Amino acid sequence: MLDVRKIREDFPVLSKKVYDGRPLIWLDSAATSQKPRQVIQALVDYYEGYNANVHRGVHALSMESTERYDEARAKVAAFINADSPETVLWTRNTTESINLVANSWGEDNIKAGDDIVVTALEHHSNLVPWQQLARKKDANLHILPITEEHTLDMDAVDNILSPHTRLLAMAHESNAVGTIVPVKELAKKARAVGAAVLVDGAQSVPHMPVDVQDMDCDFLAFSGHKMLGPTGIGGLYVKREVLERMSPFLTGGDMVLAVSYEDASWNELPMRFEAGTPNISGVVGLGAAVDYLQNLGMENIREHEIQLTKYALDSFKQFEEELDVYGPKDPNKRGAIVSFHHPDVHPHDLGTLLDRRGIAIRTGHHCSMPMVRSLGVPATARASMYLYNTEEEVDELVDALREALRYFGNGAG
Ligand code: 7TS
Repeated sequence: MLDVRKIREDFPVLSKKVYDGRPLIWLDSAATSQKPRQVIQALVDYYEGYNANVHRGVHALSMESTERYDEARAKVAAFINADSPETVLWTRNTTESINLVANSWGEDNIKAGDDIVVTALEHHSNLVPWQQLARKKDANLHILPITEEHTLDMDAVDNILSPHTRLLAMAHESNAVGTIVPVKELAKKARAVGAAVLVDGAQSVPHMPVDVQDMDCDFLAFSGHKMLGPTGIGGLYVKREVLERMSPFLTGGDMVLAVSYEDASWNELPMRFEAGTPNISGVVGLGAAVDYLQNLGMENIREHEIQLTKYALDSFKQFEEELDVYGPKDPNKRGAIVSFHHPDVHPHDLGTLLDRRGIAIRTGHHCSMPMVRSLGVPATARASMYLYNTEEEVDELVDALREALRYFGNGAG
């Protein structure tokens, strides 16, 4: 089990007081996580101690920054069980990772009449790039439907996947309702029809053990800022044999081997996909975040979140008459995301009242507009938890919700 009290001491912002001295209750980790002192210090150490561009200089600082930069790639590769560091590319975030795949692999491998399949749960980042590519290539985009419990309708999968399917791109965990998708089982089905597999790990990599070899995916996209790391750094794992055949996405400095006025040849992996000066401090910070997560153990983090989700879902039962709570009932089948809606109270109004009590939740369509619309509502309120959240914070949320609903119930809304 996690020692959450001790963990909280590592996160300076968690002792912040908001409004009239109320402690901050951060229930918006699906949007971005808070950062531990160890990550913040890694950024300070970089800028104070060895700030220099990587893969360039023969001087001491450049060698030091290059060493730390490469070390972080090895840590992240081991974290997701990639077979070698070269198969992990740095990007800005999940969105850029998926766009890289669409613009490089997609450009070369999708042709007219091909099928691209995504799920009905997708964040816009794993939907819009495929809409664009399908339009450009005259390919077809198919959507795997979901059940009433917002899990994937596995019966429909076999009807939708076909020998025409070139790619199955799916979120590992829905950011809107928390559903965990059985990616390993789906990857197997996709492989059986000869399709490539992309997993959007934005909400899974920070919260549970993720093993690219076990899932047998071709691509895994993730964001550093949701896993205790800095903003502006993300990753893309690509299976080696796929990566070796991919064309560069961005071109320019650092990704080339030799350049003449007429032509250029490409650098080795992974540099071939990393044009320009990278986010060096971000990479070093993400390395520190991965150390922090590994020290706690991803199994322990997942276990903590299952317990917390169970506690939250049980607590929310008192609102059975008033609130719709989305996603699977079984905490083992979902992440620590509780999305809900009151038929007569706009989520933004709920969010604003909770904010006055120091509770940060997200309200809206969570960049998953088609998914949220399919619930029959324009927006939901969403509490998303992480390794630093406690049952006492869930109690505070429930208490504040009770108060807010009383307020609106009295006609004040
Ligand atoms: N995919 C999923 C499943 C996500 O939850 C998000 C971000 C992204 C992709 C995009 O990540 P980015 O780092 O490139 O922005 N989700 C959210 C959210 O739920 N609230 O704010 C961002």
